[in-house]
Amino acid sequence: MTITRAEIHLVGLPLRFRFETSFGVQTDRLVPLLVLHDADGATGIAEGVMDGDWPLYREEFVAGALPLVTRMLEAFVVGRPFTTPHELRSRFAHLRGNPMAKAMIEMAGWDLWGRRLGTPIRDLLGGTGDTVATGVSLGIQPSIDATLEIVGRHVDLGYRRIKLKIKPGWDLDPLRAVRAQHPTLTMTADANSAYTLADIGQLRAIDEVGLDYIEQPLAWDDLHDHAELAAAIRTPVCLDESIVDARSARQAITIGAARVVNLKLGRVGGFAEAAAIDAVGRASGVPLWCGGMLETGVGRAANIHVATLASFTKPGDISSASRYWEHDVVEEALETTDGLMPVPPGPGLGVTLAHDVVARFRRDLITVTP
Ligand code: OSB
Ligand code: MG
Repeated sequence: MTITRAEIHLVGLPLRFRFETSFGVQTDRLVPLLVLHDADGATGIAEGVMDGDWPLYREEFVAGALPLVTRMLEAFVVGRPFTTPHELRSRFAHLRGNPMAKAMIEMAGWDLWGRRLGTPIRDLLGGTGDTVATGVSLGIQPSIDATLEIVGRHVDLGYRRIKLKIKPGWDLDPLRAVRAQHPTLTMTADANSAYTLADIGQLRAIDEVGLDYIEQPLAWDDLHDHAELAAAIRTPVCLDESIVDARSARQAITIGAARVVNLKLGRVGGFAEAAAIDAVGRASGVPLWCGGMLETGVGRAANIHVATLASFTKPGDISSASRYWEHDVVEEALETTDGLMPVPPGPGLGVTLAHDVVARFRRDLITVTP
């Protein structure tokens, strides 16, 4: 395959809900969509999941990432033939960090490869099944009553796990209230790094709620303190932010910092590294699940494919696209039934850009040609 043109469509999309976490409030997304065109007229697409305005989740954000993505497209991609996405990835593997920028290119390479072969990415990865189990991630609500209402609504929709965002001052009370109404619900809590080891007493108190796991309670780049915390509480610790590749996954598991791993494709640099982390999961017996970054249909389809891998035994944050977007940027509807999300059946990601929606919400277009 030879890429003759690459485009980054920068789209601004309003979210259908206000999403509050311990690190901020999100009401829209600034989404870079990469389209690779090859010499035979085939295309591959991918979504960037870095933060919009400021690096709040990890270090990457759109205005910092796009010049790098553009540079990588110029230096390593456009006009330079490749046969597999692995080969494409090897050209920039020596660059430090920036996994979300790299993932955009690598994942568009997988979509292009799959389309040319006529094969879904699930099959290229070695995944199985026509559906993946899904949970839902619910932001911090203005009150306990509002929390109970939104949880009840999503339980009724069939989601197989409810995750509540927590932060110091908004943790035990909402969790207790939900548990009282839903004694057998599979529940988790995500702190997005809002606590420190000084909060160990409060984190131990959360044990009484019977969470399936607590997600990333401590610093975003920490493994060591999570191991210390994990030894002091009964609730299993799941790491999100801290897991950036197969090595950090293996180390987290080895030192007891993670009994569960949230895998996000952007955070680990794409499909190949995700498959390596799946292998770590298989070797260790540690369950994985696919996290979400409020994706459009492009990134959501990628999440669905990766969640078909063997270690993904817990429900992912892969809820219906219509929860997030009035108008999605893909033609296909990615909707759950009974807590199951169908794997898009087509080749590659199995989704196609809705060009009218992309054009309507586009704020910028970067084109790279040889
Ligand atoms: O920590 O999992 C997280 C969204 C943005 C950044 C970080 C996280 C999240 C979510 C949302 O929890 C998951 C989703 O519905 O896409
Ligand atoms: Mg998280």
